[in-house]
Amino acid sequence: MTVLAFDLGASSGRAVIGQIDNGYLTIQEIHRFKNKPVQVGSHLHWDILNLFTEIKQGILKAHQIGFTNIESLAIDSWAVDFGLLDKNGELLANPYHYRDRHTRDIMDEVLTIIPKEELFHRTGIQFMDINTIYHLYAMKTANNTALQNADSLLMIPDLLQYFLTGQQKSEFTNATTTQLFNPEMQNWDYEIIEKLGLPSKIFKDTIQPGTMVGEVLPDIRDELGIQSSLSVMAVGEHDTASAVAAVPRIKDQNFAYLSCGTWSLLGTEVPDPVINEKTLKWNITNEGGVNDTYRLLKNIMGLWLLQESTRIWELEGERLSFELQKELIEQADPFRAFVNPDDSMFIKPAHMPKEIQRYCQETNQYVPQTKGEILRCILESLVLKYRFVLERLEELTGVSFSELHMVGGGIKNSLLCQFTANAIHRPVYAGPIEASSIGNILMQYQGLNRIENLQEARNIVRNSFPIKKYEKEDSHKWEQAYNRFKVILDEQSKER
Ligand code: LFR
Repeated sequence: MTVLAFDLGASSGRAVIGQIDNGYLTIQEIHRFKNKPVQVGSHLHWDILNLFTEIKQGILKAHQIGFTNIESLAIDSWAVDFGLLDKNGELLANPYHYRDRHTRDIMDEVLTIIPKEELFHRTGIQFMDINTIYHLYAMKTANNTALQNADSLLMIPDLLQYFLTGQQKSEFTNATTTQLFNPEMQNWDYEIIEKLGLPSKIFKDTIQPGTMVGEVLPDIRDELGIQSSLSVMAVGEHDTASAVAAVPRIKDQNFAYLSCGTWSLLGTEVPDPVINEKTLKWNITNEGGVNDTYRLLKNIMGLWLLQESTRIWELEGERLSFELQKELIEQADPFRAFVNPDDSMFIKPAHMPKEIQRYCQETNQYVPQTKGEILRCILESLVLKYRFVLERLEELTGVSFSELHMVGGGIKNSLLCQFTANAIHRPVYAGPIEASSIGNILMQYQGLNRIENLQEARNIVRNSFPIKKYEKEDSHKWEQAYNRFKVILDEQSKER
């Protein structure tokens, strides 16, 4: 049996064929395409129609290669972004990208209408100004005509799915990331929606991962010259939900994971949201997971800081290969300066390397000068932040995690994995890389009743993909570094 997964990531999207045979999953990437946001005037947009073209292209390629018997396809992507449709089902505008800065200062306004505690207790979601709620409120404040004319709101994978099938559905894992969904009521929180003066009619019924959404429309099949029917399924459409579903459980116990890409999502799986004073204080979130789970996790700004720095250097004329970056980091002296990777100044600065230098200057630290020093500062700060968050998760859950499972594209960076093991003082198990696509595929198999549950899915991952173990090194030095890092975080929270 064959299924097709589309995973739209921060710089590229991919179409991946998945086949399970005798408890062993093989994946094959058949199409890869750019996913580049487009700045128009003061706004940053999704290039949504181009992505839809690429999705059709992926379906076509699958057939051309000979996969003519695909049982289903599904799409996942990052959270919080959405498109708005009018009452005739037409897309009203190109969706905004979550790094669009129109939400700057909007959270404070929203919190004057709904107190922070109340919003957290109703949704369980961390406060980040990228959340859908702040985008919608910013649009309302700006008298955005798309919002004024909207009849429905669909998260990006739901939107692309609608283009394919004509069916408008809201998938649960992604819906929870809006900060407008109430996990206790298992529905959109219409009280919040109404208090903010947002149109309640735009929110569609939610469906669970593993639910069949519809068939690819005959017009699209004609366009592609495809005879056989093709079903579209909802999976964990939030890419992180899919990635967490693909964490191979090595031991049957509570586990901690780090989904590692542009963002670093560090968390653990829980049966119910953990909504209390500590989660609120530490800004830890409860996002919906697959199979009735919740993802108790924290967003850490992740490899974005590194990707943006290398992008800037490339614009300035120097392209650093992956190997060269590694060499430069290894040559730079360790532990010279740290940043809090989650400072809002790093969300979308014009020039990331200068922003990192500015942070170090403002916190009276050594200011990294060379590219190697800047990269080393980023990596060390990231992994020290991992430790900081992991300790809080342990305090919250009362569980002591003996290891950390890292999944996602970020684990190709072996220094990141090794530094993580060093910083957290425990072994890291890294793999698989293509976790989101794999989670997407495995959920389709569950929806098609070929896999029974998440446990079986995770056993398949463990059997099918190499997992690399990193042992901790240099414990003493990292311990000292961590103590210094905590002082910087402390001082910074007083100043900013
Ligand atoms: C990772 C991710 C995170 C989400 C961020 C923005 O790709 O989906 O989970 O917080 O992107 O949507």
